[in-house]
Amino acid sequence: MSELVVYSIPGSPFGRAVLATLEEKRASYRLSPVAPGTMRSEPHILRHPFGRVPVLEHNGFMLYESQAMLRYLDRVLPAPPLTPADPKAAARMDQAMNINDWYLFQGVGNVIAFHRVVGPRVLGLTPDEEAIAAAMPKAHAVCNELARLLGRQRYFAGDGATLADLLIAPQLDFLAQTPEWVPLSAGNRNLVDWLERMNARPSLKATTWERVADMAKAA
Ligand SMILES: N[C@@H](CCC(=O)N[C@@H](CS)C(=O)NCC(=O)O)C(=O)O
Repeated sequence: MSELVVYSIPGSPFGRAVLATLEEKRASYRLSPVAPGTMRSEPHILRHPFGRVPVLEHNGFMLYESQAMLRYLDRVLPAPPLTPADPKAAARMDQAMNINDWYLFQGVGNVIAFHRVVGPRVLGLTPDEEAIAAAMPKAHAVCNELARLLGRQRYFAGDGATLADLLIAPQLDFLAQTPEWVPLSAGNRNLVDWLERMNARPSLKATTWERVADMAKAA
């Protein structure tokens, strides 16, 4: 029997993307919570040599890096497909996924969402206002570019949700919980509507921070 295990922590946007992909596929899976403070020690460091989450295990096959996991899941669980067949649409999906990793998370999500949401909630930290302010020019550039690429489409690569939408939604959902989202979303109504559309999907509803925390408690 096929066993899919996701090693993650509640509140991880990358972890949520993997869980939401499994939900879209209606796959049966198990969350194995990684205790905070143990990511850089054994056994987790053996699963992920860079000490991060998520990690996917499929019948003993271990995989880290969310893009690799999302593409793997789309190949081993082909229905419903989450990669467009059209090469140009697939290229847009890939492009948006790389924007997520290189520009949206690095320097935007891992600063603004960290200081406003994760740090205070998990570590009891006070937001670093200087760091947040310094991240805003990049945050504006990324949100404006995502809105430009989205244009009038329903999803980043056309009419149907793809891996790109599932990777980006958890990151933007975090940003949308911060006061910075007001200026970042101003003039980007299509991005706000897209986020509402994504948050209404059962896969995103099933993988909120609270729902993943419940899964972790039950594990
Ligand atoms: N490139 C990795 C990024 C994973 C990542 O940064 N995960 C965050 C949580 S969302 C993490 O583990 N942070 C812990 C740390 O940096 O110590 C991926 O795509 O999976």
